[in-house]
Amino acid sequence: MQLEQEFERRLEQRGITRRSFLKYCSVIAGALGLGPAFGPHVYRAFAASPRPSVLWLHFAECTGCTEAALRTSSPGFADLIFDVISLDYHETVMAAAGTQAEKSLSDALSQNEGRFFCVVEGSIPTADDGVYGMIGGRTMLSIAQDVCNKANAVIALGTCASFGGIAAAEPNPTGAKGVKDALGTQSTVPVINISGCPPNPVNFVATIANYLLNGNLPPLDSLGRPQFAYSQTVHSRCPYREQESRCLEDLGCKGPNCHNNCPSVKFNDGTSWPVQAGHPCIGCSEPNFWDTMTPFYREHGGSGESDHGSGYYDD
Ligand code: FSX
Ligand code: F3S
Repeated sequence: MQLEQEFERRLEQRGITRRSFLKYCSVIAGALGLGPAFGPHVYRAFAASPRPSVLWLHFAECTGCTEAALRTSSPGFADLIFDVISLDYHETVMAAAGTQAEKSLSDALSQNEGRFFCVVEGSIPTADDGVYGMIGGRTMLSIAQDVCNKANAVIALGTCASFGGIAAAEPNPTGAKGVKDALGTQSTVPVINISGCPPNPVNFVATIANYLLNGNLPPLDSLGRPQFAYSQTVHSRCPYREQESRCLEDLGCKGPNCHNNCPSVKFNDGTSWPVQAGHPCIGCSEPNFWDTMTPFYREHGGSGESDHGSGYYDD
């Protein structure tokens, strides 16, 4: 009860109404496949549980994953941070820099060892002992081995952290890998892949909500992704399946080969998603999509046309 009162006080302090947070919880419940009616259960799980500690690391990436999270506005990222998780380390949004930042990481690690979520953005260069990715004189590989292996679980946020992403595209000179592959088989820490370039922040928060509701991680597919979001293809959930004039298959839409819940959850507070905005799905949630889904603007089976400027932008 005390936690719940404290939670409501925090919401009030930042001018968030119970109603707007409940609305957000209904979106999370919907993403989890529980149905929006379970919103109040999700609300209680957030309000009545101690906030899980999160240490958020950045490796080889464009930071688009954090940017996508920063674009959530109801509630905003700051509200997610203060209300849902205890964000104890995040290089992009924290004030500390240099040695002070390194100290924050080691302090956060020693205070939370074995009971924090480690969120990783970006892939990990592994060639030549990881020298192609350095932070503060340490390789990203050694930071990942140190921090991830002390976590309760790792959330690989984005396709880079999940499967290597753009840094791992052919010819991948740095030997970039997703977190699970980089940690190797000797690591036993569970890794959950929330792929997408960028991933949908709703799927990240829903994974945390699942943990608070059930005390465990959600069931995963064969690629380590939560089934609640990735069990179906984009195409199978696409509202334009029956509208030949609106379907973007001719423009190379990769929705039939890509698994994610973009059409139902959408982005930017449910405003839109790529196909709704008129752009074909590029298959960004699948491993090696830079190699296997390109040319992005070529129809499945190959039309023989050149990729870029195949007419879509030129019209
Ligand atoms: Fe990768 Fe994320 Fe794409 Fe960018 O951190 S999944 S390039 S949106 O930023 O890692
Ligand atoms: Fe939708 Fe057509 Fe792509 S149905 S997912 S726009 S192939």
